[in-house]
Amino acid sequence: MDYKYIIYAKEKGIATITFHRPEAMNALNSQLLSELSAAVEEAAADGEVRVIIFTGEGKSFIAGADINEMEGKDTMGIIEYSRKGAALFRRIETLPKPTIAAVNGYAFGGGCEFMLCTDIRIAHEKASFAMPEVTLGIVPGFNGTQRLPKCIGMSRAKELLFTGRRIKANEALALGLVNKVVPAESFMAEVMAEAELIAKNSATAISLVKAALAAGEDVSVDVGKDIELGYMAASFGTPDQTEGFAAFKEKRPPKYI
Ligand code: CO8
Repeated sequence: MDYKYIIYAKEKGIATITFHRPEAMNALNSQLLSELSAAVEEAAADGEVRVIIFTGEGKSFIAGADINEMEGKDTMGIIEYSRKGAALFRRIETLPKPTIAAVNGYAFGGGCEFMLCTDIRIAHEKASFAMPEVTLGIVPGFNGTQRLPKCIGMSRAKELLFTGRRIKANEALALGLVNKVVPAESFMAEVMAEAELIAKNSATAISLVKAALAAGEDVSVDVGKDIELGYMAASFGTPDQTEGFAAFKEKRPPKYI
């Protein structure tokens, strides 16, 4: 598919989806959401792709939902828009493949909500984050009120959601909003190194681990232990398990399918 607002690249089993809407700081409009959905499905369906990276071009990751497009929408119009984004974000969150947000710059509003749907978040030292919806007189619509407290705790989430203030990468790291902060000069190299580390491992096992984590997220440990048991049992007898064990015994790196 030809994309206008997305750059899709694939290298060494790693797909990189770059937001490219420079005239609007990569703000999410309907077309960008549709293209993002298509790009994600392209990566999901490609057997060679083991890890998906999301990043933005220029000084912005995603500067939120498109304010111009939202303006003038009535209640039903905004519900439709919100549901479209929320369904896509949930699809990304539950993809069987691991995802990394390489947050190169502004991650505001819908951009911060998008990032919360990825598995691992790596921030450029100049990245900044905010949930500024209340400064615009609105409520987050891509499930930030639901995911942010799960990520950083209720009180910290309330503070960011009530003030709308911008935070820098180091504060995001201290809050647990991102996994690490990387200097400008090595940013994409470190993101790729992390992706390659993941890509070397069993894609089957990672997809099962991801499914176990998702299925057990909101249940007691007693229920969760049986969820894990099912996924652990499923990993036995797979070609990757056979290869992983053989490689260990033969003292060589595994070659996973
Ligand atoms: N929507 C539309 N256009 C935008 C957006 C946006 N979110 N962000 C930036 N732009 C546009 C600007 O309007 C400007 O356009 P123009 O050149 O035509 O004036 C262009 O991008 C460049 O931006 P700036 O000139 O402002 O560049 P700066 O470097 O000075 O500032 C900022 C960059 C800091 C990113 C600044 O543009 C800004 O604060 N943007 C708005 C950020 C924001 O408030 N985001 C939250 C939006 S609300 C949201 O995301 C809710 C999500 C859920 C809703 C779901 C529906 C229910």
